[in-house]
Amino acid sequence: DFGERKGQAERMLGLMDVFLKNDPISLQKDILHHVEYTVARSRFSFDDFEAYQALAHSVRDLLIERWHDTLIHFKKEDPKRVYFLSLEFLMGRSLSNIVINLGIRDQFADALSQLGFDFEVLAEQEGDACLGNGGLARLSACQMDSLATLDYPAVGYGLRYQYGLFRQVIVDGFQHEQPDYWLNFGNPWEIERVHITYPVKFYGTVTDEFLNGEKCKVWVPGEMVEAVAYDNPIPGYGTRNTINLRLWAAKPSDQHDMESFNTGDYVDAVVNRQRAESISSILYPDDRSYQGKELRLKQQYFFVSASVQDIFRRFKDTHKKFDEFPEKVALQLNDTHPSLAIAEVMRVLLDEEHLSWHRAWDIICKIFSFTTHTVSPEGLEKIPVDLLGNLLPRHLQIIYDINFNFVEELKKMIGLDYDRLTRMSIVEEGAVKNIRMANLSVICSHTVNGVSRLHSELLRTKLFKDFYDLWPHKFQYKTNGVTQRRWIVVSNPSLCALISKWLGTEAWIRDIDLLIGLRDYATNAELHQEWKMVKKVNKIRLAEYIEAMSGLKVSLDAMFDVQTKRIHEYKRQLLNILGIIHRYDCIKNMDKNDRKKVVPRVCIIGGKAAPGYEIAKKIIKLCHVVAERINNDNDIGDLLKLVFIPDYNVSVAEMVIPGADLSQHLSTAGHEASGTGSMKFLMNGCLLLATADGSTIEMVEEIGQDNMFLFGAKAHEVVALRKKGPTLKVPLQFSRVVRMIRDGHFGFEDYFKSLCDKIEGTSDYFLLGADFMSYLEAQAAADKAFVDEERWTKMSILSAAGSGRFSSDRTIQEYAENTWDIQPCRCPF
Ligand code: CR6
Repeated sequence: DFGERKGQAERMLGLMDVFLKNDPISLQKDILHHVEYTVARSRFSFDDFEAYQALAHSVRDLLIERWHDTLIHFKKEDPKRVYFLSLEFLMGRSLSNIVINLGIRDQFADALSQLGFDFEVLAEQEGDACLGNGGLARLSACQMDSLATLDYPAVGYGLRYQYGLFRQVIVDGFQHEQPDYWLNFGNPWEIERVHITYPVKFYGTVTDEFLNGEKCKVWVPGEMVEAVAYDNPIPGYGTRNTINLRLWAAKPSDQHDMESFNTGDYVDAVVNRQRAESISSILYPDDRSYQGKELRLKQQYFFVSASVQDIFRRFKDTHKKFDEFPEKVALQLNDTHPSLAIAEVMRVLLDEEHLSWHRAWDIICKIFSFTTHTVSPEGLEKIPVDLLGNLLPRHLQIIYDINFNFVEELKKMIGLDYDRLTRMSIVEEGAVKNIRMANLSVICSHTVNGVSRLHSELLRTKLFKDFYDLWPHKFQYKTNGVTQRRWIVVSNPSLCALISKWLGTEAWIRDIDLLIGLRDYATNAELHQEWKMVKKVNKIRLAEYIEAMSGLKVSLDAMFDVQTKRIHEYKRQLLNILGIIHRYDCIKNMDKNDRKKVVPRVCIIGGKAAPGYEIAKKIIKLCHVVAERINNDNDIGDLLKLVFIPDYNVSVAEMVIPGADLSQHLSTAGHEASGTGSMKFLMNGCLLLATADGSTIEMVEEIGQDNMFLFGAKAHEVVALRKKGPTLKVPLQFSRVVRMIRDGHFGFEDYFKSLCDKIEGTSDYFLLGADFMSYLEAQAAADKAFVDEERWTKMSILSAAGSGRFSSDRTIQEYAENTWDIQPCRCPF
């Protein structure tokens, strides 16, 4: 029987894959082959970095096989696919993640050790791919891992920036930015596809022409560049499926600028062509504000246009009728950054495929879904009409037409309520006329997702209230998640082994719900012992890093208290620092006996400030001057230390998070759409000290209030507190620590004046004063719990056990089922 034979053949192939090709000798042959022929070093003499390169190429070969098989399988089955459009992917390092997902880490480690190399040492040679800013970008990376693991037919699209997020260097306590030219040493994880290119057009004019007696629009561009595909295979765990992340790079187009070549200005013409490459050269380093910059708009359209052409090409390979488009294509907009895709798909359907407006619009309404990651109206992206009209004249027309139809329909539904019509219009009138990308996205998408329950509530009642009232059915939410493959298996191997041992299975790596099984052992003394050992191992690793970086020796008995994330006023790193100053001040004023009761702490802060964000940069400097003072105060010793970890990125996070006892998430309630760092800490059994904001509210529900240190005003109270303004009383303790900064206790008092002004009196927008006492109480509760080792360990186990809901596997499954309507498509082994 054919089915049976086919099954056997597939099993044989699987066996060959796992055993016959992956024995140590074969792997060593592969590695040495790459040393000699890819890295071009003698196989008798190569260093760690060269060994890493050769290893990476051997792994890449295996990856490419699976990736081919998956792409062929998808092509054969032709399922509905989701196209995930995101301007940012924060992948970090790839090697360890890939070999773990392929299930061949141990084989490679063995093969290497016989060659005299250590896998972990080689893995450390890899640089981070930082093609993103923060949460949103790392979320995209986690979601790609889950899409592959859950066998969903997905393609990620983004930009291949030549310069990733800037490197943060600290000089005298000040942040300096340095370019991250991450491609300097080559990137073994990408495959350049020189034959997959598309022309992308800019500027020019639109004319009316007649085609077969019908009037149609023709866009005559003024500039053309070429988009070249770079494919990054993303392997799933426990499956052969390996999906594609396609990043576009800009190259000069052959058709570009023929005129200047003909006029003889050869050298200038060649130099001018190089400008095309600037489109994909640099990642914008701000994660919350947008300032209508032309280059940014060019980047957005560049990646959207290439991706849309690619999607149409794939569809047209096998389909003739566009009515089938929505059955095969789901387009996911990761925030508004890719929302020009709406106008672009509309343009292609109208002007190139010559569909009627009615048919084209019908397709648009069925294919787009939109996830917003923003909480405040100021965070929503707007594009000046002049800018858009100049760069993309045809798209502006289309957006105007969409808006005209929408407003006409709206009038029929709500009447002539001009205020509301003005608010909901895609076009914002005013001194500068703007296109509201969020309104465009909401109007044209079938589903609008928030990233946590609270966020979704805020969207429905505030940010998009007008739209929610009109189309309540469009609004959903998918609480963010992170992948346990990266955040436990790769970054915390000891915890991974421990969990598998106690659950008696590794199945939780694919099926995170099983983690809950740890609850059964929450008070088991033997588990407690092993759990503490794992934490100790990770604390040692972190302490060594701190010492290597700053020369500071920290005590392993101290509580490692961590706040690492982008620096923002709303995230309130300042509250943390004020708390530390308060603690320092208290210890200074204690007698010997009281000092014995102090719980020693190592406070760790890390994160980048956007280069133009002055206040955030001052917070970094403040952290350094306070650290300098405390760490050099012999009177304090190990009771308190403060460390700033520079250049926080994915690989630093992988080391910091497992080593944390406590982590802080201090955003003023109602300001953090979700927060995903907290999920990584939770999975690693780190206790949370947090406000009730974004996803932490849902964490309380999973692990219980007793297992977390919650504090601060709730989202609904924040509004009332702000109204109170000047009458709001702030505690003396708060005024005292701010005064210490103002009085120059830590130096630089002139420099910090504006920072202090921001948090005193009516200008304390993020309510540091109002939340201060409650913050100190939560800190005291954490101290108390820490001394009771048994209680702390139990809380830690229960944190990890209850973290299952925050896996991106759950998030992606919800998206697949409730938003994209796609099915798994598993590549046979
Ligand atoms: N800055 C949110 O602020 C959320 C991530 C991912 C953010 C954060 O709360 O967890 O997105 N928003 O959903 C944006 O990037 C606009 C972020 O990372």
